[in-house]
Amino acid sequence: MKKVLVYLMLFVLMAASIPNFIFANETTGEIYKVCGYLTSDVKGALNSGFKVFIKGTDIETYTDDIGYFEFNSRFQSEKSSTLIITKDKFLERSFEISPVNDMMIGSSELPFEMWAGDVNGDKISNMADLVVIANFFNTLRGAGNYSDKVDLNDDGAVNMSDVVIIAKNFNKTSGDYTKPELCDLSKAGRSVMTPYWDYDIKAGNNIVFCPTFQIAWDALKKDVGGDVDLLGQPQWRII
Ligand SMILES: [Ca+2]
Ligand SMILES: [Ca+2]
Repeated sequence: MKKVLVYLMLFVLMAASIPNFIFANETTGEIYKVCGYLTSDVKGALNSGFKVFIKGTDIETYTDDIGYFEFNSRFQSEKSSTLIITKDKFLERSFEISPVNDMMIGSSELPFEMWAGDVNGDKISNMADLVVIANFFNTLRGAGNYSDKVDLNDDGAVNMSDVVIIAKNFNKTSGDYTKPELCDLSKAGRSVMTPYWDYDIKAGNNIVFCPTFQIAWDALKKDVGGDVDLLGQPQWRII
């Protein structure tokens, strides 16, 4: 009887793992680029090293020094995928995406924020995190039992400035994040930047009015001594 129970448990475990296996090896759907910009909410903290991945798949990447990430993945239009962003010391962030074109999350001008303060990784910033920091309090990088994992502002010291960061985000949870701005890059490609108020808006296009743009553009042409050719396929058309 014992043996039968063991076999039954093994069967249940195998059955539970099958859905993940199928999803991770999806061969249907379209391949789209997903990229974006994020920033830490702590001044001085590194924007690099955030892991960005799609739940239930082996698709993952990491942010670079400016908080940029990019990957290509296969998506099916009829179902959404959970994008998860995580890094030691930060509250994990996740939201659903359903790309039907290449997409960008946040932007270089308006990156979405990641909140520091969850040093024990339980998706809430609270007293338990302060208790962890207390064990490393007043330590310096390269000495004692200093740990990068509790140095919230990455300044090489675990001290009151790190406690203040937890206080700022006290009792925040991963569920408190709102969904960041998602941009369909195929639509961004139809955006037009103009220095004029009276530019004629056409259906299906976006207009970005920038009064100082013409001044900067003229200065650039003067510097290079002629017209400026943009290489590749820029997302913006310039009037
Ligand atoms: Ca925590
Ligand atoms: Ca610190």
